[in-house]
Amino acid sequence: MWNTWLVLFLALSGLLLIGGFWRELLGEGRVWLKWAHIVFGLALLIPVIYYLLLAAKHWKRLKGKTGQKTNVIFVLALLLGWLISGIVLWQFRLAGPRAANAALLIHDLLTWIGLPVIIYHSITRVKWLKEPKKRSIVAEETNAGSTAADVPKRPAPYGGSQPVYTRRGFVKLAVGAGLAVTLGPTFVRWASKALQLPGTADYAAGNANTLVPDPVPLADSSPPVGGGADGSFRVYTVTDIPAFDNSNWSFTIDGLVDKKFTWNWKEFVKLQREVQVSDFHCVTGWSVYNNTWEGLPLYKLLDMAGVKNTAATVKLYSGDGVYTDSLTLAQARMEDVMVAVLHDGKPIPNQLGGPVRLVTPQMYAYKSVKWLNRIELIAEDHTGYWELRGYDKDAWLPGAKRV
Ligand SMILES: Nc1nc2c(c(=O)[nH]1)N[C@H]1C(S)=C(S)[C@@H](COP(=O)(O)O)O[C@H]1N2
Ligand SMILES: [Mo]
Repeated sequence: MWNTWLVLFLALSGLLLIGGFWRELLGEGRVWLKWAHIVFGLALLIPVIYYLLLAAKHWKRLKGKTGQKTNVIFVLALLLGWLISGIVLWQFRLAGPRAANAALLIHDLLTWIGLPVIIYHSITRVKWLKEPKKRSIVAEETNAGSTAADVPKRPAPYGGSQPVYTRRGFVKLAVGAGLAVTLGPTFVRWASKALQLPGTADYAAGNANTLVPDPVPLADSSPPVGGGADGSFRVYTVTDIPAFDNSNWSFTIDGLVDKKFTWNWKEFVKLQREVQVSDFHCVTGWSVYNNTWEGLPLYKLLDMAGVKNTAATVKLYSGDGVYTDSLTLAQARMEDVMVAVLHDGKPIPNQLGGPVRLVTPQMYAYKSVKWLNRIELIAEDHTGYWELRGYDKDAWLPGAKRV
């Protein structure tokens, strides 16, 4: 019973966590939900050990019953797989991006395979319990010495002349419908994403930004010196995905600077850009390697504007009107921090934060503000969107040279 509730909770919370759809709605709740998912996920260890002992004890009795044997192995592999990959994802900093990537793949894959199986089992199980022959190992054990006559005969719950709408049947139907309605959108989105794994090219095709002219890529960008990005981005946003055109887009650097600037798109694309190749890592476990980004090194923008010595923090604003983050001046001056305009030689599509996003190769990607349109130099500290909701202010990747 507990086992079922545990797996049910993990499945539901996991689906809510994975669905980009719920990011805006959940907000801070998302971080709490993640913690609950981790704690209850670790609690899986108890049923896993229990089930392992039970299976070991009764293994001999399963001789010849290949079906039941594979069942036991399947359930154990599933639970252990979830548990181990979950621990790696939880300890993503310790594990590093490569291990986290593998763990996320396994965690998702097991969910994709395991969840339908578990749902199927929990639906059919109720029937099984009423049919003594199909009872699980434990039930069969206790019945081993009994004769068929000991087993009370009951009418099939939904069969024969029984009314279709028994109370239990109705409750089950209602719960099922409720789940379908609440989880449906997340599940469909997630499933379709998991199946097609869209590449950057797909996003480029659906780019809703209409800014003209397109920036002309430098030689290093076309073809991209990095050889093209390896991996796919998951589109994350806490608002509706905005789209921009020449009339509603501008880029500002202001605050504690000697000279504040506001560029429109035509002016902005004339600024001298550079090219870098770098990896991109999200704390949830996915990475995109070898991105060729072209854009303006942030330190050059800071130098253009002239930072006043009262400034300590670079506050970054998104054109979505909600998301912000910040870097200390020293971090902002690292030479690979880039206000990026092109990815692999093409305009960054609006789903992925275009026309302009920040790139911070030494830090986790929640620093990589999408739809970046304002940089403000401030004297005090600033706590960003996810940091306000529980993310670590320390976003450094393992092994980064901290400044
Ligand atoms: N404006 C905005 N920027 C954002 C986010 C967001 O939700 N809104 N999510 C951050 C996080 S947590 C990650 S991992 C990356 C994801 O970038 P992508 O959606 O292009 O894959 O964007 C970062 N920048
Ligand atoms: Mo992220």
